[in-house]
Amino acid sequence: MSFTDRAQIHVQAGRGGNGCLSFRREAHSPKGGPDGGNGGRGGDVVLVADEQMIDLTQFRHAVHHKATVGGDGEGRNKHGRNGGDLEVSVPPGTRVFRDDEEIAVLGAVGDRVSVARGGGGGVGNRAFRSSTQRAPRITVPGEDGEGTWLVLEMRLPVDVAIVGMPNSGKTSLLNAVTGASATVAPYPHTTKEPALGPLDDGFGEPHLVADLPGLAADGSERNGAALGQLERAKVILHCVDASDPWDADERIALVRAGIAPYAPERAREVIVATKCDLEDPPDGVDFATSAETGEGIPELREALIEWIA
Ligand SMILES: Nc1nc2c(ncn2[C@@H]2O[C@H](COP(=O)(O)OP(=O)(O)OP(=O)(O)O)[C@@H](O)[C@H]2O)c(=O)[nH]1
Ligand SMILES: [Mg+2]
Repeated sequence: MSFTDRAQIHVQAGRGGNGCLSFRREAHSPKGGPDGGNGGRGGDVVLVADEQMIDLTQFRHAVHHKATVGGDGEGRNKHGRNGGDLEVSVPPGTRVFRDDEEIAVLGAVGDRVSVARGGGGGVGNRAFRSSTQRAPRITVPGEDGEGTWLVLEMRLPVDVAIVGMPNSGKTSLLNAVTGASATVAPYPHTTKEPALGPLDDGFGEPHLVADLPGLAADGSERNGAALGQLERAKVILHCVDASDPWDADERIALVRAGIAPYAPERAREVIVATKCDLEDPPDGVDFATSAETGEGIPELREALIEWIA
């Protein structure tokens, strides 16, 4: 399973229609009064949380989103049509940022937020008629619609998050626990974006397990968006490579510090030694596992299902 949890889009609301300059021209009244109608309002761009949307993948290609312009006013005092609002479906859990500032969260199915306002309609010359101005030649053009770049970010309903140093066996553990087939390789930073697998408890919907490759080898952050997916985690699986000669307590402390800004306080942290077929696990770990031999995996799965049920 792969997914896109971040996208940049441009939204453009519709321009308002122009006001019309027109005078009545009829056979029996050659000098008729002003009858230019007003322009219609431009359409807004509205984001709507839609349960059919799983992630933000479709915005890789659909970058520009434009609402309809308002119709121009016409003679005989006809007003222009209002432009239709453009509804853009986003997955529930989408956050919306403009200039790095969060402007909206669409948490639940059906939530809607207008992100670009359509321009007001212009004014036709009929509106300027008065006792002193019998034949006004004044009109007001429609206003521009708002246009802006937005960043969308999505928080997945991740129940179990796997963290740890680069190359510590996170993806192998994800694959072993969930049967996913994410890429594993013998060097750091193989996984650039979160990888997902389902954990099926035998009842209802499977729970999501995510491998969150967010840290550099010194424990500093290298992918904040990936670590952001920790937000909804109930359990954090903290991988410690048993075959790594570097002191395990030091590595654990670095990873903890690296994820601290993102890890929810209520989440349960579980220390999982990986690669235990190569070396004995460090002291004090909660689980000793090997993705190679399957050691410790059934026990870990069972415990996970119990914790997140
Ligand atoms: N012997 C043995 N090797 C393992 C085990 N788990 C992972 N490895 C190896 O360790 C290397 C790294 O494993 P990954 O699962 O890619 O580790 P990762 O933490 O996802 O790595 P990055 O995504 O690059 O940060 C690979 O060569 C794996 O084959 C294990 O249980 N036993
Ligand atoms: Mg990986």
